[in-house]
Amino acid sequence: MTGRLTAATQLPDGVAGPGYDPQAHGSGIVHLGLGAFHKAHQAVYTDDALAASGGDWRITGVSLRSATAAQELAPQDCRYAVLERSVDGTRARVIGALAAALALSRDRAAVLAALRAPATRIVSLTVTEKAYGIDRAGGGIDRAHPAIAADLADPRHPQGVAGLLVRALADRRAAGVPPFTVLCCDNLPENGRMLRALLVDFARATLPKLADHIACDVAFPSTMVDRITPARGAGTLALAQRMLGVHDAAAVETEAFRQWVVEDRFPTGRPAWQAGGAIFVDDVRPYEALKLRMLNGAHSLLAYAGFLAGHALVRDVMGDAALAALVARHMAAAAATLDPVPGVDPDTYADDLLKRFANPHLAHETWQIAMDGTEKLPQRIWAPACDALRAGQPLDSFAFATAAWMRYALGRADDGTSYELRDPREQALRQRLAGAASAGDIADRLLALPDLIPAPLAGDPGWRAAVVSRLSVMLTDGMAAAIAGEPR
Ligand code: CS2
Repeated sequence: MTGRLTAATQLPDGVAGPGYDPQAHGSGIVHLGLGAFHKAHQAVYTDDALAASGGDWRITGVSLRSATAAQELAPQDCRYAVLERSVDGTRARVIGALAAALALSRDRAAVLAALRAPATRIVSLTVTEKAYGIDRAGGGIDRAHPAIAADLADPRHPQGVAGLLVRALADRRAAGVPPFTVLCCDNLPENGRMLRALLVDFARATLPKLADHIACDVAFPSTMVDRITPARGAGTLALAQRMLGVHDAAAVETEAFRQWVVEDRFPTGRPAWQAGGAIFVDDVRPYEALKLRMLNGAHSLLAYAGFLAGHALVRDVMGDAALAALVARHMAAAAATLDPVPGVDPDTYADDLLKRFANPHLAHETWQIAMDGTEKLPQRIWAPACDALRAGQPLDSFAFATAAWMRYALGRADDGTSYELRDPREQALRQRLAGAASAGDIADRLLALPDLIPAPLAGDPGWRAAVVSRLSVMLTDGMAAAIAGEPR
């Protein structure tokens, strides 16, 4: 057994370490959601920014639920490898941007202290769509969401995003410390505006005097984030060991590509993320719609159809010519719903996405992407479908993706094997579907789920027919037959 990766490890030739002295830089960011995506994305940009321009911008990473990430990172001085995998090979680099790794369940006082610290000028988040507790219809808090309900009941001991941030902003205000900038990095439309509405509404319900302060004085830039980062697989740590010569319990595997488009509103400053290639714009919406509809929408379609057609990995889906053609068709349908995006040719963007999805070195599970469909499909599938309906454009691909999700929601594959849905509305889905047998019945029950599929779409007879006809083939002849039967 060799040693463990730490700040003192002599990295082998070809493995880049931090291009700066991490100890010489203080922490200026608290990041909530210390998962693989953050470690492969914002932390890498911050590493590049520190190397290029310095500053006290290291990151205090916080896991809101499990303590695993903190346990993996602590014995390694928070160093870890990012393994960038492409057809050209694998590149390893060790990141020094993380200054501390905390778990809310274990380090509550330290987390609150970091959020209150005047040195903390940005709080960024990758907690997944379902963790916020947003009422998508009304735009404020969803009082039935477990973390929102818990924090409303006991705002002094917050567990969730809204409770923690509002409490921290209140403490800072009381101490005369300027508010931090809140930077949502989850795949949600207008993610900054959405998080602002969430915090303002939570403050109204708990600390009404703070609501105006949050609305007027706190910046919530929106961002589009992109880097395909599968959950760590069986081979990740072995690959890291081979490349580093030491054990790294916190390594992440990702693709070589990365993109970050950010609205440049940081009243208390920000790292020079442009050093890592981040693009700063006034309005992120066109980029965000492009990515959510073309990349994430196609991802969701291929996850449900691919999983049910027997493909465990995205790269296997892309090796199935009939399904790959539907993925390309979906990108074209999604692109037709978009306003022009400065500097982006949608055809080239789609070609690049198809190549990224086909990356033979990334083991990205369809089952991972299929998770949390009720949180993902509104912005990925149903918002563009609504636009297509309004514009008189074809609905085929959106209807196919919706039928595939409905088929998936039944929780059993064509051969009868059952699987976990992993969706926050899993119980509601199961209850609704109990006893439903025909495609029409299943579709009607799911189209009528409250606050999910927008009314103009759910109530459109043409849309319903397009969904039901596909679901019917999926149920009677199986997913492969449904894929084969789609018009190209
Ligand atoms: C994926 C995303 O799991 C999913 O839902 O669609 O995580 C996707 O890989 C990233 O957004 C790529 O940037």
